[in-house]
Amino acid sequence: MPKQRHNILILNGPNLNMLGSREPEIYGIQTLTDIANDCEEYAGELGFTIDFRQSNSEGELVTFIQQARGAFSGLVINAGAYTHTSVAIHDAIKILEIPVIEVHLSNPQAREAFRHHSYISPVAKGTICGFGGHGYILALNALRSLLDDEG
Ligand code: DHK
Repeated sequence: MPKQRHNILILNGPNLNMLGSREPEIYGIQTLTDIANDCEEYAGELGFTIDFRQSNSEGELVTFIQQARGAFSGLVINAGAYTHTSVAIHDAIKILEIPVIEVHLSNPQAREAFRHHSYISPVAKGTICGFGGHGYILALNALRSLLDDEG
C-alpha cells in the first residue's frame, strides 16, 4: 500500500550555513546544500515533501515554528547554538502539536560543558546526534515510522 504523503519542515539554526568550511573536523565537509539535496532525495523515497530552511535569527526560527502549525506533519530541527540558550524556541515547539526530532551533526555530550544542556530535548520526541549529515536522514526515517504509527 502506498504510504501517506506528508510535508516535513527541516530547520537549521545559526552558523549551519557555514558547513563545509566551518570546523570540518567537528562538523564534516558536507555543505548545508549537500545535506538539503540528500534530504530531498531521501524524502522522495519515504513519501515526504520537505521544506529545508536555515536562519541565523532566533526570532525567525520561532516564526517558522509557529507557521508550521497546520502546514507540516513533522519537524526536524538543528537549532545550532540556540539549542543551548533558547527558551523562546523551546516554548514555540511546545505549542506545536506535531512530532519534533532534534538533530546535531556532532555529539554535544562529548564536547564543552556549555553544550551539554539542550532546551530542545525536553520538547522533542527524540534526539539524533554524532552522525554528521546522516543524522537528518535518520530523523526522516524516525518521522516516517512515527507518522505511520499515528495512522
Ligand atoms: C551545531 C552548532 O552550531 C553548535 O552550536 C551545537 C550543533 C552543536 C551540531 O552539532 O550540529 O553545539
